[in-house]
Amino acid sequence: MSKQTVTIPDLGGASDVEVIELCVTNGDTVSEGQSLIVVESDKASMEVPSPAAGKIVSIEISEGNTVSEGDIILYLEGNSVPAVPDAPPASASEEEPASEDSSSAVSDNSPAADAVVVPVAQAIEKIVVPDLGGADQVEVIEIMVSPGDAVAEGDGLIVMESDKASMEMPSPVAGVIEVLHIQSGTSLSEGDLVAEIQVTASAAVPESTKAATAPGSAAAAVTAPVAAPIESAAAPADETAPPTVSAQRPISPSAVDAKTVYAGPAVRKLARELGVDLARVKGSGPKSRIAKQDLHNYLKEVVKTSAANSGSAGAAAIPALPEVDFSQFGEIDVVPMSRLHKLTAANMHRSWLNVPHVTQYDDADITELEAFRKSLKPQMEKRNIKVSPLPFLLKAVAAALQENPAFNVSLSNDGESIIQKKYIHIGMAVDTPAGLMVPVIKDVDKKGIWELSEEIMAMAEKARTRKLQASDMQGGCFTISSLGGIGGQGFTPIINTPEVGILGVSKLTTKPVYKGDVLMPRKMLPLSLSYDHRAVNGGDAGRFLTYLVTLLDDVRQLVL
Ligand code: CAO
Repeated sequence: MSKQTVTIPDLGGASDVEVIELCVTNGDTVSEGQSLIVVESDKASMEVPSPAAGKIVSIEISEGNTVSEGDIILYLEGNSVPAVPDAPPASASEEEPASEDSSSAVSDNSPAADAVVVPVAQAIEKIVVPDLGGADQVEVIEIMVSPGDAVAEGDGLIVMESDKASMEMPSPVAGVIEVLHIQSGTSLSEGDLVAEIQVTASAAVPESTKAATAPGSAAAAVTAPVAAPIESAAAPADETAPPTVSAQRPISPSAVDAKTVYAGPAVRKLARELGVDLARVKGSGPKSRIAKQDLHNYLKEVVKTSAANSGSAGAAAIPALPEVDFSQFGEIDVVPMSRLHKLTAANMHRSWLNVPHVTQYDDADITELEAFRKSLKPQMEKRNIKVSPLPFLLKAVAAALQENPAFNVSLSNDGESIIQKKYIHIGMAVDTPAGLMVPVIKDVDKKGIWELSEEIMAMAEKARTRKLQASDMQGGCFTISSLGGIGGQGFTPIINTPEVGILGVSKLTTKPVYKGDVLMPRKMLPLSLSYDHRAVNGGDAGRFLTYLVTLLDDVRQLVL
């Protein structure tokens, strides 16, 4: 078991960068390559991965600290210290003659280091991917230029992203983009051709980052100064001191555009995987930097909002209504809604949002029906049964359902089938002090006017005294909502799903109507038929309502 010191690796020339996130805590067991901290300069966010697997013994830095290469990050207790390879040569340097000054080996890799001015005026430069510090097949996530664009030396050309780093690849020369050889989504490795730039002036190209020009090629190939070198382990000055290793994963000096959102590569990758637009996420870190926790919080909020919407609004995601403080306008009382009221509200909302409603209107001439009904008055008194227009409506609707079976259906939830009902149970909306209730009168087609009238009275009474059983309110095929006793000339009833039709009945009025050539006063009953246009088409609805009106015009037909 050895104790290792993990230090800040070469930051590609950057120093005094801020630690903006500690990804681990004391006692954590980490694997090789796992992110330890995130540092950020004014140009880049960089994750520093662990150079070895082990247990974190002590973290020596805090968020907000400023660090440079060689600073101690933490002590790690592991089974073995991995062998640290020598820094691989930069892409270009393999082809270059050995430097006379061996001490320049490290500094050569620094973007700005040892730049030499090379005469490249009016030449076409082939810009290739530089050493990515060992990373391979890194995805291009953003192309920042187009052919014809003028770029200055150092201007960003593309942004690449591995699972550990977002890297902006700057142009090594000033000039005009002639050709772009890549597309968003292309995977690039060191040496891949990115663009051809017509250089308009002398460009300072770091000697060590120049790529070899293919023999016979007129164009020079240059690597953009982007990837940081891999730093060798520093030999411990004191043999008794724990060995010091630097992070061996390359980190890139230039990351995401500072003008866009602040987020580390891991967060960006996670956001891409989850399909989250980071611009919508509120960062809690310095400079509003987005941490993984911010992403999780954002997703929690999205899930909560959509669950709230689906609870009250079916599957549709509709914008929430703004909260209004009504007390600012005058005195108010806040009265809790009854359970029944809330249930009704949810059912209405669900139906309105899920079902494409169409409402069709007509007036039935019930002059004869009313005359007949009034003629029943002595019997009503004798039987102690009140007969309103409603039982006739129930009978007429039952007959219309039989005649137009398209209305006596429900749709299967998967939208694949229609359930055709062979029974006729009709719901009746009842206005009660506690709220709206819809008891169901079963087998309406098999019952007479007296029986139906008795049942209407009994059900209405049960509803108003809260004595309805669940079974009294189940199994409806269609609903009648009669507001005739209350008033109004017409309304749009909301379908009582999973039924597909509802009849609204408004207040009977005496109107002048032509019967043939003769104008006469008639008792006209306004009817409004709402139907689910997924199940019923306009033709069916027209036939249904016309048939209903015909039956009510002459109730003798009901007994045929
Ligand atoms: N036009 C004119 N008068 C009508 C009428 C109409 N369309 N329908 C009924 N009436 C008359 C009745 O004949 C009765 O008159 P009398 O007292 O002179 O006999 C009076 O209005 C009251 O009738 P009612 O309401 O007691 O009886 P009903 O059979 O017509 O209705 C019931 C029963 C339970 C459906 C009804 O009381 C009720 O609650 N209706 C409200 C339904 C409702 O709220 N719908 C809206 C749902 S969406 O929010």
